[in-house]
Amino acid sequence: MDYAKYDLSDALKLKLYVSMLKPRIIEEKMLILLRQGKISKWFSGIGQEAISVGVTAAMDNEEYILPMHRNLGVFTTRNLPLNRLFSQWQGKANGFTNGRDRSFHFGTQEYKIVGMISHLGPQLGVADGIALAGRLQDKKQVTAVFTGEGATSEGDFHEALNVAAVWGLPVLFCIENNGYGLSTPTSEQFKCEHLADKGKGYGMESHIVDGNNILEVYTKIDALCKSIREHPRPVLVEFKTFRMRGHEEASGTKYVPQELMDRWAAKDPLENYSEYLRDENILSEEQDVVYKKRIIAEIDENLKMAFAEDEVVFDQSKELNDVYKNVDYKSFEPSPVIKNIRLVDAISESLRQSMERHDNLVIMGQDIAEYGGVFKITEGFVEAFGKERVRNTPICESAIVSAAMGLSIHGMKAVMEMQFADFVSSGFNPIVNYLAKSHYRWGENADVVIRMPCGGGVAAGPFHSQTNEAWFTNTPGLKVVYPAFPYDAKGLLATAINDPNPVLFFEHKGLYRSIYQNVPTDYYTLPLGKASLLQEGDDISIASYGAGVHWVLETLQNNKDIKADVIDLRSLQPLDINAVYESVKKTGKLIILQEDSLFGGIASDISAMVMENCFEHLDAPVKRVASLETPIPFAKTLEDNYLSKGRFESVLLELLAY
Ligand SMILES: Cc1ncc(C[n+]2csc(CCOP(=O)(O)OP(=O)(O)O)c2C)c(N)n1
Repeated sequence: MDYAKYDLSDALKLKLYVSMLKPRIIEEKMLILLRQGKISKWFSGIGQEAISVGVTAAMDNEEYILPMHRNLGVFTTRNLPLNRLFSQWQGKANGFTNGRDRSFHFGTQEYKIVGMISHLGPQLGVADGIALAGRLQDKKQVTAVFTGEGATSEGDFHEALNVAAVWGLPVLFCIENNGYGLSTPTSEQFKCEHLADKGKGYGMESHIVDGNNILEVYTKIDALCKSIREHPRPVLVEFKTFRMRGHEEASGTKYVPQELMDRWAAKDPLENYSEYLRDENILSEEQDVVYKKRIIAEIDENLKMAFAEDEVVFDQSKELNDVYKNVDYKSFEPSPVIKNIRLVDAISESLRQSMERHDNLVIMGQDIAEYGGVFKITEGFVEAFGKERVRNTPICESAIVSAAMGLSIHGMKAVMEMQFADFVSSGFNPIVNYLAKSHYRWGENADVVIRMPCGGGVAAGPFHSQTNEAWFTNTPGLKVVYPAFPYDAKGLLATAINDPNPVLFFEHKGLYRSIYQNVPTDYYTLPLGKASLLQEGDDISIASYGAGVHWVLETLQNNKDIKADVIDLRSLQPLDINAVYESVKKTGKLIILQEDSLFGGIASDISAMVMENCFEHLDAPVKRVASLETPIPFAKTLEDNYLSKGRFESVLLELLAY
């Protein structure tokens, strides 16, 4: 291996050596503990240490790094206390996740490390968001993110690189090409010769680096970081290396030809480097022994601390409380000055006033800048707030959701407009796995609102009409808001933006331009999780949300003799179930109308909760009215018959007559 051409001081060369030695010795110890059954799983990075160590050493401690499962060297080079790392791997409270997540699935703001989620790809987009935040804050910083060559096949890789390129973000994309993704060789993973070649396709500079040569890694990355700080841009680096052990220890390496193993064993980054240092008289035998002894002593001492720590204790209220970041709700009272506006205007006004109030708020979405969004909600925003804060995005929902998370990690607030709620499926993974779980896992909130123009009755067919709130109410960690009126929409959106947790904000397209209301012109907030009682009556309780509320009111207009409590839920998570209980205790009958198909929807859960908690107050079975169990169709007659609206009245009358 060619070390001689790199002109670094002896002190730095030794520092890099010790930095590689540490993860190697820790791993060797972990492999023993694994065999003894003292830790549960191990993903080995043996043979790849030069990459983690070289990249981390070239970066400033204030710059974010997003490592993967083979990057122990990132954590050790950033000097995380070993006892906490060991506690993390043993699922103990002194780790970084309170025992809630395993291995390297954690982050720490203190060390500017943002760990992976198992799905691999999403963190590439998170790096985009972190880098964007840094640029908006005028920080001359690089964000480095790691991926294996296998994960480059994920759409997230393409999306994240594309966004970084289009937006000129200072991200260092580090691919560790180690030959195999689990058992799949590179020949079955991608067709190009080098992954670095892909840089060209994104209009991005790229480099190939010998990932087993610490001096090459450090020197190249150091130069790149310095250059990126001055001239912000994304750079793709492919590190050629090899995975010397199984994907994880239990899976072995039988499928790897011995010849390949031998060839790469001869290129071991640590052994070759120590030989070079000794040949050059930079490292003596005695000094090497001292280094090793010191590291072993540190490991032993810290392991003792981790083993001495008690197992994590289950405390139900703590578990539940940590799903969301605590919210300090601030009430802003509405002013008396009002204007009669549509739902669409109320949302636009709320968004605009939030942009004025929070100068760290960024809005992202397809066609939202000069064009004003397909529903014109952000019309005029570019003129008011500039293109940096009102960002057109490429068509890549997953990377943008992930970037929103990255913005939040780096101190910003983000609102993302899904062009249509239907398309959220393309950004589903980061929403339910990254944003939703982050606070529970490692205490990092996602200060993100995702606006969801949704709903049927607009003859738009199966892909532009869905109301998919139940995809999200089933996922702990998300908040779901679904207003039916302009007044509520304005105040609730302001609160959703103030809330540090991820909120899905549903906006029914059919209501956008059909529902008017007198709305205060100034900024105000309304609390989440409070239903509104629109009408009072003793005959029956009716609960609904979104367009369903208007269908209920229409039906009651045509049946003036019915005296009903009409409950507009307004937010589904948190859900004001007590408002429903109170009403049911008075009326003894409950009907729930939802626009979505029946099975697994909000109505089912409310029904179950009322059965469980108000059974003795009920005079009749709870009724759910929902749309057909089919996709939502296009043609008007089909759609009219699909939607629950047409069936509501008959079920209501039936229940009243029970
Ligand atoms: C979305 C997703 N699909 C599959 C997996 C299972 N899985 C975990 S790691 C891995 C291989 C990853 O290979 P690569 O990206 O090359 O990284 P390496 O493990 O080689 O470092 C696979 C298939 C996963 N975690 N997430």
